[in-house]
Amino acid sequence: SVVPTSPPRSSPNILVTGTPGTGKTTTAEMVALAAGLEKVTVGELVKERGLHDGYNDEFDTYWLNEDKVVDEMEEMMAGGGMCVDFHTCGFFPERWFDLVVVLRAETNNIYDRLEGRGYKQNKIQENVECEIMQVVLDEARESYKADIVMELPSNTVEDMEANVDKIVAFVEHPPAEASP
Ligand code: DAT
Repeated sequence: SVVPTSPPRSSPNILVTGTPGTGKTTTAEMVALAAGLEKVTVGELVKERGLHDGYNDEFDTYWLNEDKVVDEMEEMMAGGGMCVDFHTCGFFPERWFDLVVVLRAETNNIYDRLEGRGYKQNKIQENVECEIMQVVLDEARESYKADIVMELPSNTVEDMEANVDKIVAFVEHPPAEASP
């Protein structure tokens, strides 16, 4: 029997993920502009729409309420054309995304970028370790098909420009749907 599927999206949904400081927000913004996608910064949604269970003082962040985030985003994702930026990726429905970009950076870059943002030492350390342990990449590989996960280095401005070009190329010429 044939499993019914939703109609294909007119435009792909892209997820840009990675440890804080890898360049997600900057990259997602450039991709959204260049490819005509709408940018969804999940961290801002969480804050603005209260999709959390209070504040975590130790790490200066909100306790994410994953169910609330998914409910809030479901409708906007359905139409396609979204460029989503978040530092964790395993709780989103797999069907939402056509491409999952995992940005990677050397730990000294993560350190400098997060220190520049005024993060506390324990939060910087936690994120540096997260990058060393490739937590987000493993999560992406466990949660999405291997052929839609794209790991990209984000150490230099040249890296960033090349990454934006690659992602925009995907949006403009998505690979043909694999036959069943
Ligand atoms: P994220 O959203 O992953 O936390 P960001 O886009 O806010 O990261 O970037 C953090 C800072 O680092 C910001 O000042 C821009 C800079 N940056 C990010 N990626 C970079 C890159 N590939 N080359 C140079 N600077 C970069």
